[in-house]
Amino acid sequence: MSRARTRRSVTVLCGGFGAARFLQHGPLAAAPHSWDLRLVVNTGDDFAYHGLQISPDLDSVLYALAGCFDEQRGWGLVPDTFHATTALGRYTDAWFKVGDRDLAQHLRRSQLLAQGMSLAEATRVLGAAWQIRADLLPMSNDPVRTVIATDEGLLAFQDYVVRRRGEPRVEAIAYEGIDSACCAPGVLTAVTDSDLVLLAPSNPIGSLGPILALPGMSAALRSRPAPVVAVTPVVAARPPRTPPERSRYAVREAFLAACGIPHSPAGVAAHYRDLIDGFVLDERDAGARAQIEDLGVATLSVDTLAAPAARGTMTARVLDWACSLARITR
Ligand code: FO1
Repeated sequence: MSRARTRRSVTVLCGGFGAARFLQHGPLAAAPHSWDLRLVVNTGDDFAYHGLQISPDLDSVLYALAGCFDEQRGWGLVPDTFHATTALGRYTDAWFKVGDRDLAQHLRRSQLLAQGMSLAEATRVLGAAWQIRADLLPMSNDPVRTVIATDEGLLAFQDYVVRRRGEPRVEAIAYEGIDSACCAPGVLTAVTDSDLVLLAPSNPIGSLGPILALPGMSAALRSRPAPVVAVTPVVAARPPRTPPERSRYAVREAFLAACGIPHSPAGVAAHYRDLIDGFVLDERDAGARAQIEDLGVATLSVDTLAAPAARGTMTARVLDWACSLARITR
């Protein structure tokens, strides 16, 4: 029996931190679940670490929906400790700091995959264990790996971002396996059939890039009758303050530069312009509004960095405005 369509449906294309912070404490995560929520999450950052299959963006989004994503650290869940990582450091280079409670998630996912489950099936099992009501979908069950061509050679995503702290000079970014990857079951339907598609405020190249590069994805976005709206990942008027913010900023700057995209809200809007009908600006960058509307894209200015207490109001405003947009005929 299909659910009465009293609720509007929204599909959010997600990376890690930006998507998790946008979702957490908002009307999409918390009850009373006034939206049918589908999340299509980047898996290009996934990697094997000391025998564990790690899916960082899937975990960040899942923890955000469960209301326990660690926004300060930028990954994992709160509260957590790091005794296992410290103990691992006795034997080997434990460069990827996995929290003890977070470790349970990686152990269980690795076990389910070893039993032959697809990543989508394993994600469903993990989501059920957290009572997640949304459809949490990896972008693909096939291995896609974001690799970074640097002046020191090719680096896997986590090697570049975490182990090497983003120091090597980025020359290009590629998504290994993308041409033969298929969208995971339900992904294309979630994109074509929902009342709204949102591009989360994630790294346009490192996080949403793999999703948008999937065979069939951009055609599905272009062909849908209802709006597509991007939320700016760049707040030009608010420089990064904390070490995690500086790290994310530097990686985004390096990736955009390698692709010839200005590190600005207008630069990102222009990058998405063939896919989107609207662009959510941060109110601190309202000066970029005219430049973006000259692209033919509608804009809304809100406090995209709203603290948790104000995030629900901000997100509700974005969702209502986005649903009100007409599709740009192309
Ligand atoms: N990022 C870091 O900068 N340092 C870490 O030690 C680290 C550990 C980590 C463990 C689990 C996890 O899910 C994510 C982790 N991250 C860490 C963040 C990760 O690199 C990013 O979440 C994404 O891959 C980029 O969006």
